[in-house]
Amino acid sequence: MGGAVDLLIRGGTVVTADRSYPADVAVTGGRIAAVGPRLPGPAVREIDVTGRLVIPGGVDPHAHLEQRSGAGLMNADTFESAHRAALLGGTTTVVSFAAQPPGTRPREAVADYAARAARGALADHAFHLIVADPSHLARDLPALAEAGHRSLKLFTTYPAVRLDDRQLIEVMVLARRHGALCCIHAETDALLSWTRDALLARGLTQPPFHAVAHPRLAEIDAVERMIRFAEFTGARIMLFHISTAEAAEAVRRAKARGLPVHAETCPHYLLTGPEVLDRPDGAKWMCSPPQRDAADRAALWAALEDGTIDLVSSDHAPYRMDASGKLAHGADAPFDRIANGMPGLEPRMALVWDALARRGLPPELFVRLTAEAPARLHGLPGKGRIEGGADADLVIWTPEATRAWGADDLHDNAGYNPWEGHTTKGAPETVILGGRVAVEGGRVLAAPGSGRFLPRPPFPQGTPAEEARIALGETP
Ligand code: DUC
Ligand code: ZN
Ligand code: ZN
Repeated sequence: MGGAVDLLIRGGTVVTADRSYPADVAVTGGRIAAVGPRLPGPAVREIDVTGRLVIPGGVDPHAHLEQRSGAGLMNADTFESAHRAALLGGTTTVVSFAAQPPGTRPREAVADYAARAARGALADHAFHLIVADPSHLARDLPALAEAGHRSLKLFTTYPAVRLDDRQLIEVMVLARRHGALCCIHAETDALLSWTRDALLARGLTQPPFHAVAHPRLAEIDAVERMIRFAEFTGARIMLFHISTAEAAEAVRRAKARGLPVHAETCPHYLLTGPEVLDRPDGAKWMCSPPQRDAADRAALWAALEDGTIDLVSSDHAPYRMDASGKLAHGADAPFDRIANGMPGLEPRMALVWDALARRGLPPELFVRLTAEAPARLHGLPGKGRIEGGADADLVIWTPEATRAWGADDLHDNAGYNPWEGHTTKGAPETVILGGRVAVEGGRVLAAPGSGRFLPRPPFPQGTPAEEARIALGETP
C-alpha cells in the first residue's frame, strides 16, 4: 500500500449486503484503500474494534428537513440538527427534499435548499425536488439533472403539492428523458378527501380517525395506478412509505414483469399499529399513510425478506408537540389540522437492527435495507459498500449494546421520541464519514457545513408502452 494510511480499523467483522467476514479496513484520502486480514500499517490512527462489526454508514433516502408543510408550518429541524441526529444514529448520508413553493421555479427551490445545506450539513446529502408546479420543469430539469439533481418527489394528494394524472404522466415522461428517478407519495386524493369530509361532518375529529381518513384502498389504488403510469411512460419510480399488503403485492407483480419499480417502507409501519393514535398524545404518531394492522405488518416483513420492498427509510418529518408544530391549531384540533410526521432519522438503524435480530434475520439484510439498497437505488455509487474505492463511511456497530429509549433523548429538534418505552439491542459506537471520525464516545465531531453534496449520475430507465413510444416518436 505504500506510505502511512490515514486510518486502520483493526480486528472487526466486516458486514456488507452479501457477507460477513473478519477483516481490517484501511482508509486513505476519504476512501477505503483496502479490506482484508491483518493489513499492514503504518497508519496515522488505528482503531481496535475487536468483537464489534464494521458496517457501511447508513443511507436514509427520505427525510424532511427545514421544510415548510403544505399548511405553511416550518418543520422543527435544520440541516444541522437533523444531520447531527442522523450521525448519532449511524446514518452518514441523508436525502432530503427541496420543496418548490407555488409560484417559484424548480431551480430556485433547489438553489435555496442547497445553500442552506452548504451552511448546515454534517452528513453527505442530496435532494429530491418536490414538484408542486410542473409548469417550468421542462425548462429547469435539463440543467438540474446535469448538475446531478436526479430525483423528483411527486404527490398524488395534499392540496399544495398534488399533481393530477395528466401532470404526473407529463412529469414522468420528462424524468425519463433526463434520467431522473420519480419518488411518489401514492394515496388517491378523492378517497382521502371524501372520507375526511364525511368523518368531520359527523364530528369524528380525534386523532384515531386520522387512520380511518386514510383508507387502505387509497394507497392500493394509487400504487397500482402509479405502476401503470410507470409502465406506460417507462419512468423509473420509487414508491414511498408502503403500508399495505396489497400495495406490496402490486409492487411484487410489477417487479416480476420487469418494470423499473421500487418501494420502501419505514420502521413505524413495520413495528406499530393504529392503536398508537388512541393514546392521549396520539398526535405524536400521526403520519400519512397511517400505521396499519398486524396483517399488513406481516405482509411488509414478508416483502422485505423476499426483496419486494427494497429498503427502510425513516420519513423523518419533525414537528414539535407545541404551537409551532402539531398543536398549531390547539390541543383539540381536528385530525386534519394536525401536522403529519414523526422524527425518525436517529433511531432508524437501531430499530431495524433490533427488529431483524428478533426475527432471526441476518445482519447482511440489515446492511442491504439501511445502506446498500438505498445507495444503489438512489444513485449513490460510493455509498453502502465496504470495498476498495468506496467512500470511507463506516460505522462500528456493537450488536450487544442495549438501549432503552426515553421521552426526549433524540438529538433532533422535535422534542419528543415516538419510540419512548422501546428497548433496542444493537447500537452504533463510532461513526466515520469520508474517512474522518464523525461520532465518538457519543459526541459529534463533524462540523456544520462539512457534509458534501452528492451529484448523481443518470438513472437507467424503462421502455415506454408502444403507444407512448409512437406518440414520443421513439422507434423500437
Ligand atoms: N407523511 C408524508 O407523506 N410526509 C411527511 C410525513 C408524513 O407523515
Ligand atoms: Zn409521503
Ligand atoms: Zn415523507
